[in-house]
Amino acid sequence: MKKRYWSIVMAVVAFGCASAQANNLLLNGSFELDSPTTGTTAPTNWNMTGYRGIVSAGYANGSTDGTNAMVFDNGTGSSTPPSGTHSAKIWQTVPTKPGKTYKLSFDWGAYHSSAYPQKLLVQVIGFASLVSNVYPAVGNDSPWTVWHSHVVGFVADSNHTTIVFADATDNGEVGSADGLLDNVVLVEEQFRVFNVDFSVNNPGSGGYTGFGAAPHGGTNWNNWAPGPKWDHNFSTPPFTATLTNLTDSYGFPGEVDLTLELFRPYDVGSSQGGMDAAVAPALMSDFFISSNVNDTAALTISGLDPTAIYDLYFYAQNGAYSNAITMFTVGSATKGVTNTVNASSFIEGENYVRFQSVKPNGSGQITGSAVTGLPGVNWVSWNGLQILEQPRPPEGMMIMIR
Ligand SMILES: [Ca+2]
Ligand SMILES: [Ca+2]
Ligand SMILES: [Ca+2]
Repeated sequence: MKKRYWSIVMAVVAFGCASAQANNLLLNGSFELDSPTTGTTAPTNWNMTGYRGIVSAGYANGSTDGTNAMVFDNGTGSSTPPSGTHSAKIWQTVPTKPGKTYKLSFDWGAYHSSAYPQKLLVQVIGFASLVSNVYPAVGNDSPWTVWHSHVVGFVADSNHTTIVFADATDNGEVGSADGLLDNVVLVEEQFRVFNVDFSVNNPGSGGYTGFGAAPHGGTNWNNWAPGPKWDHNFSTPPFTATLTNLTDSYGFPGEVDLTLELFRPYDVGSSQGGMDAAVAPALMSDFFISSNVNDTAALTISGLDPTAIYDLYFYAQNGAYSNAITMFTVGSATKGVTNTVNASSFIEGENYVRFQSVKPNGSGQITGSAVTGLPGVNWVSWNGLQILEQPRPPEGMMIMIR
């Protein structure tokens, strides 16, 4: 009996930790396993064809993780083999689960001459070709290597998937600039995340792309712009609208819908008054307000999995003004932001609130609402939300915890 109890506790601990440190499915993704070489041998655990490709620690600002990076087409025309073909290609094949979402992230940089941009072809190949993207990078004399971080998501369609990085530089560069690759990480996403940016459809107002406060996920946001910025005319009817089939944070189609009742789009950002928020201005400077200053806006999220649990992140910042207190209610819980400053990062309780482990009803719906915390003084400012979906642990497992 004692042993049984222990094993159940361990299962819960493992579940709790699964989100924090997912394992890299690629081996030697930071290219740290080799002593830097000047030859053209494949890095440990990678396959390689073409040339030139080396592992190096000798570049200024030449890595983003550890000390080594993979360098494409180093050397000169008199190197053996010569620089200039830009034909090096490295790849690994890893086990994957069909239907699961994966996140591939990597840093790609160019060393030295800005006159010769370097290009990297990234391919993900399962049963079909899942990804084929080219990423340019432009170097500089200082800081010598200019890095960019990239994230790409895919849904596996096979029990094995091949990840390919190939030099795609096509400007004939020889001996003037090099391409550097580091910090390649492939993980299976444990959660799905749906992001929605509440926007206006005025020219110059934009949808956000990037990370929010929720852990994990890609950078895709559903940009919901149902109408222009409210014209301050109360005879303009407020909106009641539904956004259907949200795409997830990688842009893959989902089945989640949002309905918001009695709201008005509003914007104080660069194109509509110039009061941009310091953090994520495309998200945090435009927002939905309620139909009148003290009115409540009601939210219904539908199409959810009744067997899953959801963490909800609600964003509330009225651009650089930072003087709107928005109170959100989900179920019996009410949480508000303080919105005291034009914060330069996402701060829980300051510019967003989080409701954890919310269970949908049997029809797969969660309802909530927003109302001002400054009655008669200032309005709701609701910038958007993130919906993080995770499997619900078995009920019996929770009972054993004490
Ligand atoms: Ca490295
Ligand atoms: Ca080169
Ligand atoms: Ca927006």
